[in-house]
Amino acid sequence: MQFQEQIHDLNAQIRADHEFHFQYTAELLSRKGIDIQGIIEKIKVFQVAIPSWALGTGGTRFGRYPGGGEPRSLEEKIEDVGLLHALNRSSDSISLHIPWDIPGDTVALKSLLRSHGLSIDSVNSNTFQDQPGQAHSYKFGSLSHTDAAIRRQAIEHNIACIEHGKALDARVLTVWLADGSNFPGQQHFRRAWQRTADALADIYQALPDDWTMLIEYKPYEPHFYSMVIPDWGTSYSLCQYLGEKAQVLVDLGHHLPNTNIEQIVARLMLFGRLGGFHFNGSMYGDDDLTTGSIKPYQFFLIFNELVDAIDDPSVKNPPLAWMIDASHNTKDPLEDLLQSVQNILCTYARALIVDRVLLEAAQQQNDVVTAEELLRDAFAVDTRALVAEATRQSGGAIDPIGVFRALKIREQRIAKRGKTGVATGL
Ligand SMILES: [Mn+2]
Repeated sequence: MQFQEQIHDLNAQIRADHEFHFQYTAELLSRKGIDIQGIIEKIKVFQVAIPSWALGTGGTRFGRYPGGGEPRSLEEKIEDVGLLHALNRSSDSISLHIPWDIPGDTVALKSLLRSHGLSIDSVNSNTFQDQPGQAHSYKFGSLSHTDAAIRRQAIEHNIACIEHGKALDARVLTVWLADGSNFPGQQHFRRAWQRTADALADIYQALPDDWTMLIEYKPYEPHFYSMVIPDWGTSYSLCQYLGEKAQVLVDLGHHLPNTNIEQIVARLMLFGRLGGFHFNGSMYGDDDLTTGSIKPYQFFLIFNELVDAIDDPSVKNPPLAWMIDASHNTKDPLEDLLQSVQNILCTYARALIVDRVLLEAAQQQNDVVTAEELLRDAFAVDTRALVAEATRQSGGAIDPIGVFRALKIREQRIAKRGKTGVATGL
């Protein structure tokens, strides 16, 4: 039986329950004057890219416990993202990590991507570790290094990433810089910024006109005294230095605890400088947990600001590149990704429900309680049936994880790829 038919059959088994939940939610929202089908249509077109490195077990520096059946090649990674997309209809692209995902036969890869309805979202460079046979070490930095030859090596690597991306019709280069220092005095802050800005400018020169360079920031790790790009202000300053094709990338896990991330995204969109967004969940820092698993209200507040700016015609921010950036230590990676996408869509739906006319009026009148309650009202709505209905209407599964388990997809992967196969690119 074709996969599509299997999804259809499994949907039929839970259709009555789904209809009950959906009709209840629809009735609830209709009474508030909300256009249900309008929200469903927005959910349908919302797509989140899946990074190649999230398809296998990540692990920590203390250990790794692969569950088996991990993708062993770029082709198998595409196959896995194709599976996710068939189930949820919301994961239509894949992000590559170079050097692990260097494309071989690009004609065959493009055809494989097409057969799954996928495209390449972005190429991600890597200068946070040394590769075998590499001439210079990144131990003391890459684009910010004191040695021009090492900076040149890192620049050439990023330009090579652009070339690999061009071969597969990608349009985004993501730069996350692991450079920094562990001890006071180790690095001259102003000179490190300048060296980085000039190295990025060399990469920017090689960027095609229809490409975007995303510059990601992170407050700590791998370095603990200072990071060269620790915060959105530094990313923003580098984008200003480079030009319009450079944009700030916000990663939910790249903030210190209690940072007001919703205010950061609002500011960046006001400046027209928010280019991309990496979803994950975190308790302490870059924990890379399932999106929405730890602080769902904060996640909703962030989405609320994103939707507010996207729906405001006076905001001149380019369309955002949405991607999950996570690592899986305890869950099946594919189940975790399905959960993350569901949480993203459910939270997006809640942000779409916020009554912005009433909210603005409450803000204008300094009616603090009404303003806050409007947000809490939207947050309290269970949007799962809306998302399930959007997915069903798009030909996907009402319960993606249920289908994944019922069809024993992990078991099939293990039978085909082996129990000990380990994904590359982590
Ligand atoms: Mn990231």
